[in-house]
Amino acid sequence: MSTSSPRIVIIGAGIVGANLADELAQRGYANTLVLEQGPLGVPGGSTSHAPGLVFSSNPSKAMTEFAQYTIEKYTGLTDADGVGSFLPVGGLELATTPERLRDLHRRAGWNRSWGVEAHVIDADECVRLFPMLDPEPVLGGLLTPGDGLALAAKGTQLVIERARALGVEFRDRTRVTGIEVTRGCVRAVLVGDERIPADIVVSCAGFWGTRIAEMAGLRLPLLPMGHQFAVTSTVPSLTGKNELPKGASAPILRYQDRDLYYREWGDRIGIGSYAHRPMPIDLDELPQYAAEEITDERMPSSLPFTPEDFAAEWEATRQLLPELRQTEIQRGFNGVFSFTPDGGSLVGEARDVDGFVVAEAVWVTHAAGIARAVSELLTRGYADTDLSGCDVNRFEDAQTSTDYVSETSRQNFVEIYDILHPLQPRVSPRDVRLSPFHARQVELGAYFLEAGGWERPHWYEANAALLDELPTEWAAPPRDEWASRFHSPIAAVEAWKTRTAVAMYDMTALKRLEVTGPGAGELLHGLTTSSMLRAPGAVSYTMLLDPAGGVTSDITVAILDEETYQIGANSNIDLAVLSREARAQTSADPSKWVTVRDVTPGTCCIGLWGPHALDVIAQISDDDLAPGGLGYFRTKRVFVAGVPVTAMRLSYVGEFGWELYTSADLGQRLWDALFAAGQEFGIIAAGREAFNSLRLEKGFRAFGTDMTSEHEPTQAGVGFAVKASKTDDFRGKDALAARAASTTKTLRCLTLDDPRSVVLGKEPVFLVGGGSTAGYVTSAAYGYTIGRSIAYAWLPNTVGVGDAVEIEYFGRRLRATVVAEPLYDPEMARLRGTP
Ligand code: FAD
Ligand code: THG
Repeated sequence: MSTSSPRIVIIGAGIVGANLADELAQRGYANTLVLEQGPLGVPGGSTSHAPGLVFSSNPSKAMTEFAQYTIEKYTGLTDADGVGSFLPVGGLELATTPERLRDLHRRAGWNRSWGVEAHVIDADECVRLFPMLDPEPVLGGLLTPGDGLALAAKGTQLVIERARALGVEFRDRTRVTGIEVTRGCVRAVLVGDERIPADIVVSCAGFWGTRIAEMAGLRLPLLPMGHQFAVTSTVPSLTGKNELPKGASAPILRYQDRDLYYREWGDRIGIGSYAHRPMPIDLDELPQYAAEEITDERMPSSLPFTPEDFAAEWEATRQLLPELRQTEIQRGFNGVFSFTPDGGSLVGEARDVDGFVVAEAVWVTHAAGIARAVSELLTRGYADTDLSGCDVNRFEDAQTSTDYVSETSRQNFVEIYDILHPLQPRVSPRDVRLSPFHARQVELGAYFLEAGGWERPHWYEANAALLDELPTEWAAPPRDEWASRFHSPIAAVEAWKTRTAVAMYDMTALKRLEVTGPGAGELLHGLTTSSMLRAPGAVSYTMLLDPAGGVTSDITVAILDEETYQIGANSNIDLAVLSREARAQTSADPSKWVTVRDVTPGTCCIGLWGPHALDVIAQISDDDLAPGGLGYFRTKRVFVAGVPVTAMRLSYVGEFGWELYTSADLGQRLWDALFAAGQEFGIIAAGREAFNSLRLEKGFRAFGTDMTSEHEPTQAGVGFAVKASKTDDFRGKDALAARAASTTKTLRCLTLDDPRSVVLGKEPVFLVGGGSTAGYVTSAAYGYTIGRSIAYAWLPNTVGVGDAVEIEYFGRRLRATVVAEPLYDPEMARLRGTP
């Protein structure tokens, strides 16, 4: 056994834990112990009864990559007879409504964007592939030929054997009862009276994950819920077709219009349903079996079937698959697995406990991929695939309360197969976090969408009155029905006023972190791509990189005084990264202590931007806020209408003005004063829709959408934020040059040739007439100032300015052209100059 690697204890030997142990061992980390409460052969978690459908279509590129790896890995996990652990039967999603058929084209687009083969096929082809189907209701289908069935239990046993051979120890029938944490660091796992020391503990306990997290003093936003699965009696036409008991040859099938899915199960059909009422599970009420009592049929994650919840679905099934009228439900169960507030997995090291890592709410589909990513994270500090979308730290604290998790996770269950618009907000809970301007925004008729629990105005109905004055060249052509959802023509007015007069934007939802202490500058200097040892008053736009030079966040850092830095961040993931590093620096050298605090709650921010911004503020402030008094990317403390304000001269919309920060109690006073003083200059309140359009015109990137840790700064167009003059070390620095030299993709700005077309993001991009995907759209918006529809896209380096490409939108190809960027104010006259 290798002893050079850290002592890792993995809790749970389901598909996630077993694959993680295997992936770690493959990377030379075999000093690992896996603890499992059940018997190793059938541990009794969700994996033990998973039917194993792997459908890869997913709006997330990372999740799609994880699924592809699961397919690849399970295909190669062969038993003694050389038979692998994946049945490549293909995946088929059916449409029985015109809306669904349309949406299958969009889903096919995701697959193509992420490089996965997919075809929208007609009804005849669906029936040919799945002969049991009644052709009548079927309008078409989405075929993903590479998808199929993962033999989860078998594959798990094979990886366990492999990991064992490399020295990993598995102990089953061993229930973890405690986690020892001292001074914010995990020390040991407790099994009754036994104390097992550990450098790193990884909880792969599936839906029991909340329990394990509680042992470490943490809250995991996860809700275990029941999900019905049933198997029919034998089906005549399947006699002799498949290997028994569980073989399959026809594609796995999704009938999303009725929240159902199917797979062949030997000579039977297995049916899964998401159509029933949400069935949240209280872990205390799960059946308690002794290890020796657990069998394929009897396990803690399998609750008795409730036929009344399945009646309507059984009827729908017998209509879709008429031959099943000759059969009955032979057995069924309400299986338990994990749901989360946004449906995503929970992966990564906890913010407040060093060495405590989770990999939970992971489907079989993504299990091997996520296990590989976690093993990369543990062995070298970063993963090849972007983990930000499933980072366990992505939630706001207000989103981890029991009530919030329960309500949103249930909603997630209900909506699992719904056609969801990318901007569609959750219905409930709403009004969780309100900025101090909320009352005024309501008065102005704000249309709110939700982000991180915050209510954010997307436009203001009050500005509809200005539509009559909107110069024709600023108006956008009408858009299609899909692109019109959660959109208002009022955004044109708000963009126009921002560029030509002045507008107020509520920036309160922008995550703000305060880094304080004698070590603050040194901490940030070592983590960012710019100098952080500058005099107070400086503001930088800078990158946080991983050790491989990938962008993990783009942030602004304002030096308020020698020991106080204010960060404009992207999410709570940044808070987790900085908190962890601050703890490490403080314990290494207490004289360089540093603390990181989320100051977003309790403070607020107004972006006051536009050519008349100075006219407005000069009415109500005696401080010199003219360019000579406060330069571009500089900060100072001022008073505005008697309100103490930290002003920062920068603008994500690309106009002259400031971000004005103050405490929440004074927010409304500041808002009112600015709004009143601005009246004579035509001030308006403006929302996120205009904001997003203006930032794209200016070419400003959005982390998580335009760039992720998959990208190094230069290819993402933010190489300027890596300061060549910085001779000191910073994280990722050593990797940058080689990485930049080897990239093959560049983030490009496109305009659509027909201004009536608008795309929304994640669409595949092709070279003209090209068959295979060249890249995909990240952000898109109509640019009101330039009168064109804009899309940013990742494309091969060989594609350059002037080249024509095609964006696939609902199965249609839209012509677009690669253009030089930014489209608006490339000379920076607006931002830097005198207004
Ligand atoms: P588990 O398999 O639950 O493993 C966790 C392990 O941790 C368990 O073995 C448990 O015993 C152990 N453990 C827990 N607490 C302790 C403790 N204190 N000490 C020691 N050990 C502990 N996914 C798909 O991708 N495709 C599908 O078709 C599919 N169908 C499904 C159908 C049903 C009916 C259900 C219920 C789920 C389905 N899923 C499907 C989801 C999938 O089964 C799970 O997401 C996946 O198996 C989770 O794997 P895991 O390793 O995280 O969890
Ligand atoms: N404001 C503040 N912090 C933030 C954002 C913000 N942090 C997160 C996110 N937004 C960061 N994104 C950007 C993107 C671009 C710019 C600022 C924040 C920007 N860029 C100048 C440019 O590209 O020309 C930088 C010029 C320079 O570095 O000198 O302004 O909205 N507080």
